[in-house]
Amino acid sequence: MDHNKLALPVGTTLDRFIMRKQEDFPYATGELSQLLRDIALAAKIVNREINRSGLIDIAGAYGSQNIQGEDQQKLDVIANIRFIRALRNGGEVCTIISEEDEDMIQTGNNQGKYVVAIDPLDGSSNIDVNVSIGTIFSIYRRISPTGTEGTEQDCLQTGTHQVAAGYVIYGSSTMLVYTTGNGVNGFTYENSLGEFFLSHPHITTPKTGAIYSINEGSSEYFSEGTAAFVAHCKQQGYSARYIGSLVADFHRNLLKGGIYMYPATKKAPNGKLRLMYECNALAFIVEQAGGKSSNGRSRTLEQTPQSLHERSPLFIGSTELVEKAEEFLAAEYSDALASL
Ligand code: P6P
Repeated sequence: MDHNKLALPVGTTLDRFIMRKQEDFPYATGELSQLLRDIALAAKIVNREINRSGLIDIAGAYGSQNIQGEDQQKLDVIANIRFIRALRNGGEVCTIISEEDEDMIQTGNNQGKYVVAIDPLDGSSNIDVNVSIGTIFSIYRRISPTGTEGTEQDCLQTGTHQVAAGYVIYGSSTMLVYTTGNGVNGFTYENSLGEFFLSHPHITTPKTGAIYSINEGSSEYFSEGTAAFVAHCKQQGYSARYIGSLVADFHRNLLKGGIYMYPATKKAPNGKLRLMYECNALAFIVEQAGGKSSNGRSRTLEQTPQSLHERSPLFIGSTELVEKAEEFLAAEYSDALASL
């Protein structure tokens, strides 16, 4: 009997993976490693609270609205507190922008070299009906000198300046998926051990796919180009899959191939999703996995942010599908220009 088979290895923990990869980080002084650990700690705590939300009084609406004018769920507020507290206590982050706070959040860590943009709990309206939800984050190196508070300029950097980005999906299992610009890796949370283990090394997304994700309830507000591309997807026999939770829709399409779209519409001329803490993070990840992300006309990561909470249309997923969508939208723009 091979005794080694008696105790199969449990695999690589997130901590060990980060330490082994530290030489890949542009600034291998351990600070970014620590920052990623701080995020993972907050994710473990939020995961625990989500799992209990049906049992203790933390489900449902909080009774206030965030800057987006959206009703905050109790878990929105709790998750925001947990991530801000973890980043403040970790000491590596000087400033945070969060979907749940109108202004920049100064952590007091003025020596911190990093800025974090975060959607602490995206899709939270799905909590009460047990649909997967997620956390989305981007990490930037500050531009302003250390020793001072972070500035708006530190926060309004283009997506190409991200040093890391990731998401947590709280679903049938809880996963942390992130990149530091050297590929994408996924870690699955083992509740009984309280650890994330490497479960999806070197994630790459298929060059094409047969899934399209868009809210067709808004189709009367679609532009001609968007409507034409959706019709194309149907003609191709693609499957419509739309959970109404960005992280869940994105994660499925990342692994299986497909395209997620939240386009500019007559009702939402800049779409609904936020550039700084939703679009940019997922765009960094999808490009690192071999996919593409666009606002319909240009690369998401090259958009120059003008404000902390600005919205951007998003077409993201398999390269061939995003490029096909851009073709349909380009035809629309050329028709519009021709009609001027
Ligand atoms: P709609 C959730 O509020 C969210 O930000 C994303 O998670 C999701 O994909 C989208 O909005 C759903 O928006 O307008 O289709 O309900």
